[in-house]
Amino acid sequence: MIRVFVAILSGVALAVTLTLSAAAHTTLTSSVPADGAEVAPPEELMLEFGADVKLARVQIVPIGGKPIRLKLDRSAPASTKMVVPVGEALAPGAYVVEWRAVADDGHIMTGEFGFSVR
Ligand SMILES: [Cu+2]
Repeated sequence: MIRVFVAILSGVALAVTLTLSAAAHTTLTSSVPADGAEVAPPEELMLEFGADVKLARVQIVPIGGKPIRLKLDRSAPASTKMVVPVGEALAPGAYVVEWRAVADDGHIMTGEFGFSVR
């Protein structure tokens, strides 16, 4: 009976550990523009993560429009804070930023946030 209980406990501990280690590098902690923000046309995006990452892809998708793929500096070292030039003036409207990043351990993370240009 005790053995079963210990097995259950270690199973729970393992699940918690896995959840924490996944969370450790899957979080975009903040961005500029912030998610849901209404802003003047941004000249650059800032993405901040909970751990060092390298960006693999960032695109800005106008609602109902063609994605704008941003040019990334491939030689940039892994960092928690990434700044990406937008490269063109965004027209007023709503946009979704889709990002893909690679964590130090090689795991790929993806996510998105939205903002609108006034
Ligand atoms: Cu990982």
